[in-house]
Amino acid sequence: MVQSRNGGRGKQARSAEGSSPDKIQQLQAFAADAATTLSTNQGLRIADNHNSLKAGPRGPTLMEDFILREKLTHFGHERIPERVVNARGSGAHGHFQVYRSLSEYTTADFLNDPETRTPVFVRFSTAAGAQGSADTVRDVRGFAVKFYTREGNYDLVGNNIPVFYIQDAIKFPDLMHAMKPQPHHEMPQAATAHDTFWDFASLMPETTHMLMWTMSDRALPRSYRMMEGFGVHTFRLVNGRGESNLVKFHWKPKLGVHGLAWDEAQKIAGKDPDFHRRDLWDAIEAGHFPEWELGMQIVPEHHAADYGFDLLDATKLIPEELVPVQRVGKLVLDRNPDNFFAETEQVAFHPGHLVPGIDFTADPLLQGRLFSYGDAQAWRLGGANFHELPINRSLAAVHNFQRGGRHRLQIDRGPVAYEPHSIGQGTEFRVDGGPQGFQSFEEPLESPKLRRRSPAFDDHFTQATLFWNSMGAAEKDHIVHAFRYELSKVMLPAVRRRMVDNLAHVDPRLAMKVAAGLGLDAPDPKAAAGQAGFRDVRHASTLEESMALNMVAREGAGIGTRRIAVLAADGVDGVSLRPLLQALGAAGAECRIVAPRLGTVATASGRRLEVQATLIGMPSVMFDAVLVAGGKDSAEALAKMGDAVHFVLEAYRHGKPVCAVGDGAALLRLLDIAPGTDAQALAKSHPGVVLGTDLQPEGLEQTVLAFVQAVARHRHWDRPAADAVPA
Ligand code: HDE
Repeated sequence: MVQSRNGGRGKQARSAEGSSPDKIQQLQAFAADAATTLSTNQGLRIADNHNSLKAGPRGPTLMEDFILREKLTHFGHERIPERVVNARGSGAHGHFQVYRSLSEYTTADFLNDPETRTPVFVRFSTAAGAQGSADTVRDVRGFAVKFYTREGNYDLVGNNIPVFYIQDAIKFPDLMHAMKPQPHHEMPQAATAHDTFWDFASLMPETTHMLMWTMSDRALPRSYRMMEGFGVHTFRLVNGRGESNLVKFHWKPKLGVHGLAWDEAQKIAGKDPDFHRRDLWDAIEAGHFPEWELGMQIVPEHHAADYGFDLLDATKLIPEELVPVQRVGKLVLDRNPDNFFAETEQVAFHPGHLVPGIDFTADPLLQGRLFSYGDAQAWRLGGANFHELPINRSLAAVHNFQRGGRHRLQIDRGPVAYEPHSIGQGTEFRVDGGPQGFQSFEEPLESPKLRRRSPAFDDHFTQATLFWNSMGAAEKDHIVHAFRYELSKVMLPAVRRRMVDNLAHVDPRLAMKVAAGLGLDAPDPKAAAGQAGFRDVRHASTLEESMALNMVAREGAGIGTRRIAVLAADGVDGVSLRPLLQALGAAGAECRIVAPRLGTVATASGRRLEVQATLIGMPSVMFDAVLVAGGKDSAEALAKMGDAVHFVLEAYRHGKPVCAVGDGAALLRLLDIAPGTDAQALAKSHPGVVLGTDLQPEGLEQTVLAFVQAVARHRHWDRPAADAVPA
């Protein structure tokens, strides 16, 4: 598929057509030779790529060195403007296939034919940070999918959070200016924890629902492969009878939805700023292709007003308990890009890239996006011809009379560049009035022209409260801590105060807890209600809580691709370790032997075990779980090393499963586990900690079973004394 978009290769093959066999052979030999010879951009072979042209061996460089000048000029122009938002991203190729025909709802060809595999390119991103910023910052993640369908490109440009900060596109530049580094000193990078963001947020109560999400663990995904995606806006599906249903799009990850601890995310940002990029790349290289199911919440038009909020308001979601998500197809990412710049950087998404059978609604946030993306691409990619870049090319033929512009690649022939015409041969492109031609849904519109929002948009708190109520104790705790952290970085006391007063409208206990952490007195909801833009409106909510919003209470999705650190040193007990590694590997986990140094460690029985990482090079934050191997000498050596003890304590503090086999328990000394504690008592005092005391085969089997269960839960946030651990 990509080859067909790679104009170069196709062209060479065509130009050889009609030539004699000799000539073709000559050309092929020349091309093969040229492929191994350095040349200038004009195809001139370069004789020396280490020395510029000088006046004598010690003399100045000559102006005439066109080879040097071409090389430096090209280098100097390598960068293009980064995306003004979502600059930091990672992409991958893959395909999408629908499970059954959705012709009942839409004429979109790629959603009608279960036999069709539609190629896709997906780009994940953070929103606020610059291109070189860290992956694990607290932020919403972009989840943009380009489907190369037979009917043209369809882009679903979504996020990993189902709602947005604002309701109307006209506030987007204000939002992003408040969120981005402050213009006078360009700080802080990729973070909302600063005055201008919270000043804006506290004055714009419509941000509250999204703030609840971004202060939750949803904003700290463990991996792109383990996060949901959402189209956010309400879109429209149109079927062959011209009937419209409203739809919210979802992506449901096969590996479940998992987050990082905030302290861990911050540490990863220093230890491996490319954490998510590397994770995606490595998984695809290893053949562990990430998968998501496409979900749809479909609402017939006549039920649009049934839910107590406006479906055109992008700060609201439809609880899955009210409208279940139908899983309609599967997305698989199975190929890394060949070149980051040519593909991940130059890919141009646009919510206005539609196919017949899918259409917009009048969501005022979406409407603004329809203008903004095309304009941004033309600026960023240097003109109106960005659709000709290989990664953006449609598989469906492109025929029109748009001409010229910067960097035009297509050579348009003949005198005709208008329609209708009677003189061009083979260029009589007609409009397609049939079902394959794009028809906008004929939505009746008749209304006065005004700058106003519907009062149906006024309730900013009901769903924020629903989100809060749906969280478990640990998730609530994380949200409180996130608000405290962010607001503690705000220098202006009035902004802190205002924000806490606003939170009292979400939940008084939430506001009290945040206030306590900031040394503020009891929040005053009335003070917030006095702010401009604040409307104290609450629509009746039919739901107290929505378990679909809760990340932790979900079914485990196995331990596939979970990374487990196996701590070992010389003297490690290889006999008990081997069956554990085998069983964990069979369950899909990736175990790595982590030791004080690279090379090998000697087992107690005199064998050598290859070391895959060092305690310093791959610290605990790079792993999902820790297994401390048995063996007296190994355990004693590790227990004397601060790095090894810290490794275990830090993993414990971050809620990660920890398993210690035999003497390896020495590394858990500082966790205060009383000797002889049985498994049941341990599960209460130290959830997710497994002690493998019985080294007989059956005992090891029990240990591995318990550990696999602990890893499948991902994190054990309910550890009573985790905060007391010095790590
Ligand atoms: Fe975007 N957004 N956005 N956005 N957005 C861009 O496009 C914009 C919004 C989203 O991987 C820009 O090429 C406006 C919502 C993603 O390349 C820009 C508004 C959602 C990406 C732009 C929004 C998104 C972008 C930056 C309010 C979730 C990265 C340069 C009306 C549904 C796509 C560019 C990629 C990127 C504008 C709001 C998602 C400037 C005006 C809501 C995933 O055009």
